[in-house]
Amino acid sequence: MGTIAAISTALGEGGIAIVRLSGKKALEIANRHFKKPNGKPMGDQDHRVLQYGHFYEGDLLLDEVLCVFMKAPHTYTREDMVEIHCHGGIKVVTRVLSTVLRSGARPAEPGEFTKRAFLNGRLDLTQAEAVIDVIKSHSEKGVELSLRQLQGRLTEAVMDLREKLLSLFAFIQADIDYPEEDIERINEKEIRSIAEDLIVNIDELLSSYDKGKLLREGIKTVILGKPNVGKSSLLNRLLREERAIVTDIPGTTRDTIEAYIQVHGITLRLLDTAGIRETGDIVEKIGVQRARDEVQEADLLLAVFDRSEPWTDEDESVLEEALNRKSIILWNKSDKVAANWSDELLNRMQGNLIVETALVEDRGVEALEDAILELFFQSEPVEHETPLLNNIRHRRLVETAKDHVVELLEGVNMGVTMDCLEVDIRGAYDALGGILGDSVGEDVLEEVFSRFCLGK
Ligand SMILES: Nc1nc2c(ncn2[C@@H]2O[C@H](COP(=O)(O)OP(=O)(O)OP(=O)(O)O)[C@@H](O)[C@H]2O)c(=O)[nH]1
Ligand SMILES: [Mg+2]
Repeated sequence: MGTIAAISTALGEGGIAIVRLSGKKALEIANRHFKKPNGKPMGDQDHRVLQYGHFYEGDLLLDEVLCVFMKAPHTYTREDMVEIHCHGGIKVVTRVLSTVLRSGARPAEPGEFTKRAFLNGRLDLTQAEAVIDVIKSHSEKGVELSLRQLQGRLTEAVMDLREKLLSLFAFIQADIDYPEEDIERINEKEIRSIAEDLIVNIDELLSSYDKGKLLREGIKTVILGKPNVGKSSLLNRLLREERAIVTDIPGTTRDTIEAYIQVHGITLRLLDTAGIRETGDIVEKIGVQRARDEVQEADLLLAVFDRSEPWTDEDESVLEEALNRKSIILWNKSDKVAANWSDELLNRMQGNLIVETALVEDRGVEALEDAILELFFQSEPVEHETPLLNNIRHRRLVETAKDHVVELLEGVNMGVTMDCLEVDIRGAYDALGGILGDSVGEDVLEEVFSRFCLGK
């Protein structure tokens, strides 16, 4: 593998920019252009120590820089690495880069530093992919998730599953090796129980994907209610900004208004909608239909009611939506005298989380935020959760593994021969191996690493 180089910081005007080199000749190439104040090049003794000096292109001084040499194998790529920290203008950095390229380094492909880390055994594939997710992640919790994966939580879980599959091999091997012995019945029982166990564990992993997806992409949250209950007020309060128009005229909001907010580090994609009612106004009608459509794809519904007004059919249709999905009920305008709602109605609401708010006074917003955290994460800090699957490629592989285990179980129940079972065990084992980067082809590696940006 040759020595590669790239600009590792975002291009643009900045305080500093970093050119990174990795490979056998990293130090040699850097030293051709870098001089410490005493005129000496960097050497082994400078390992991991930031060096002040000057960077030359031939005799021409390009920039005053800080340089660091990191000796293999204690580096990100496990190869010798050099980082040149220069001043942030685009011109300077690109000249520093082109200088090292002319001296024998080759431009790195996107993700190539991380690819080398993987190929040199520094990271497994889940960790390499987590690096991309950290770079691309939108929400704080999403970053936390990727960081945790970087620390190998998913790897651990997958290795655990693979170990169970290996133990199945042992049973089957025993059977194939000693076909005469009367151990078949015991083995069948064992195989069945291990397979069932595996399915439970795999399902846990799969369900964590959905949670992970929410963290990365944001929880799609639709605010629904009849006109004038305070939906737009709610959006504004959560945003802490007067984004949506609020008036006392029912039917103020006619189109959907969208905003991203952070609640306890979770991202919500928040949608304020037109108030639900029958209307002859064609524009409003479209808005109402849109509101109903959005609800169908919502991860969370915030159903808003005016607690000071008598219950209406429109409220009833909103409540029905709320009872059918993950939702929080808001009793707004609790600063006013409460209207008489029937016991039957109150009972029907009881199964749901209910938050009383007075949005004009900004009351109840924090309680609502807590309720959202509770609904999605049982108020637990995310550390205590099971390992999360958060990548579509991983999910596909886990699903494939599950299909094989299900087949296996069916095979056992139908009494097929042991060597037939082996095929599915191997299939499941290999699918899971694809997550760790065992037995993956060059095409998968290309796919994974091409998602990276340059210089990582
Ligand atoms: N007293 C009281 N008034 C409120 C409260 N929340 C909102 N309002 C008022 O209710 C009126 C309607 O508020 P909006 O937020 O526009 O209601 P909306 O649900 O978006 O209404 P549409 O867009 O017409 O569907 C405004 O005059 C608000 O100031 C509250 O908690 N108490
Ligand atoms: Mg509104």
